[in-house]
Formats: sequence, C-alpha cells, structure tokens
Amino acid sequence: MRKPLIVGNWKMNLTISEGVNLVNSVIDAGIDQLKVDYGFAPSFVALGEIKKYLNDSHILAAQNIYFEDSGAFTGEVSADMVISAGANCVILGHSERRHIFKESDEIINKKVRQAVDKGLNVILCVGELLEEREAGCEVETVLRQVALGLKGLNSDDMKKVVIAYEPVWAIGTGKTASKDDAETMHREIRSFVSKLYGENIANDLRILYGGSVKPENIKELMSAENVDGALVGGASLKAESFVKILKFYE
Ligand code: G2H
Repeated sequence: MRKPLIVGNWKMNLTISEGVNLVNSVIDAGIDQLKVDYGFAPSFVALGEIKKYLNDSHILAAQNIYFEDSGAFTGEVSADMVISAGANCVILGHSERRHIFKESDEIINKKVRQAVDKGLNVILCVGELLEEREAGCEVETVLRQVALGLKGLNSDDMKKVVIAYEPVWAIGTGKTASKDDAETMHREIRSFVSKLYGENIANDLRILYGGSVKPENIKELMSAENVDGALVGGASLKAESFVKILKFYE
C-alpha cells in the first residue's frame, strides 16, 4: 500500500528563524513517521538551516530549481545547489510558477528531468483553471500537464516522482475540491500513468491533493482511495494546524 505523504509548501513565507521555530514545534508534536511521510518546502535560503533539525526520513523540498547545471543565469538556483543545502526533493510545476512566472509545460519538463537526473525526488504539480473546469475540459487539461511534465522519464525515474493535483480554483481560496472531485481526478491520473508506465508503477505512484487543505478537511480527503497525501500551503505555516493535518491518522 502507498504510504501517505504530506508536505508543507511555505511559498514566499517565513524567515529562517520563523521556519526553524515552526519545524521544531512540529517535530516536538511527535508525528508518527511510520504512519506518514512528511516534510517542509521552505525558501531556498532556509533549506540549509532547516536541514539541521530533520532526520533522514523527513522530506526537505526546494520550491523550484533551474534546469541548467550552472552558468550565467543570475538569480537562478541549480539542483546541485539545493542538494548541497540538504534538499532531497523539489516542487515543480506549481500553479504559481505556471501562472505568475509563465512557466510552460516544456520548461517544467526540463526541470523535472534535471531534478530526477540529479537524484532529487519531484513533486510535479498539475491542475486546471476554473474556466477549464467550467468548460468541462479539466481531465484533458490535467492529463496533458501530466504527459508533458513526465516526457522523457523512464520507469526508474518514476520511482522519484509524486504528482500533486491542485485545482487552481481551490488554491488559497478556502474552496476545497470535494472528496469525490479529488478522487475522480486522482483515478484519472493513475489510470493515465498506468497506460504510460504500466500498472505496477501506477499503483506505487503517490498522488497528493493540494488546495486549501486544512485540519477540517484532511480526514475526508485522505479517506479517498486514490488520495495519498497532501501539499499544504496556508495551513502549513502554523504548527498547530499543520500538526493536526499530519495527525490525520488519529
Ligand atoms: C496549493 C496549496 C499548496 P493552499 O498551492 O501547494 O496552497 O493550501 O494555501 O491552498
């Protein structure tokens, strides 16, 4: 069975000391790492410091990388750099990267391939806009993002990949997809991955839900057969709410 995975995506929030305090409060709450894999996605500048407080089972995710190894790319951060700071994972294709920073599926795919080649685990985010859902093309949109995001990856690479379904209309808006909405899309994604890589890889793939996950809705979402965890934004910024989410199993 797939082990649940929950990651706090801090986005552009928290200074280094605020992040350290949050991580320590969460760790002190005694989350059972046999029941849930969990971790944090702080800003680049906090990765190294946060790493000091984590064990080898924790996820420490960067929120982005650039696809080149090194060179004249002012302001960019490479896979090797985040690995040297202690990261074992990277979030790619987040809707804020797609929409605010205009990252195309092609760019996201280059980053995915670079991350996997460098040994990072990848949380590939996909999700439709409200207009796309209203037009009835949400499945087509999401599966296209999955196909383009995973392009060039082989079955071995897929062991490093987690997909996060984050409907854009549910991000930071307080509106959560219903358990059924999430389950329907997650099932579509899994069956699509099964066609691309076979049943075993698809069955092992963890598919997270993201978009206004909070203590009040985590249990319900996690009860869906194909929801294997969550990518949590706003509610991961306070230890109290993040711990409640992480202890969904209680
Ligand atoms: C979706 C999510 C985290 P929030 O972006 O990736 O954020 O939980 O604030 O909707």
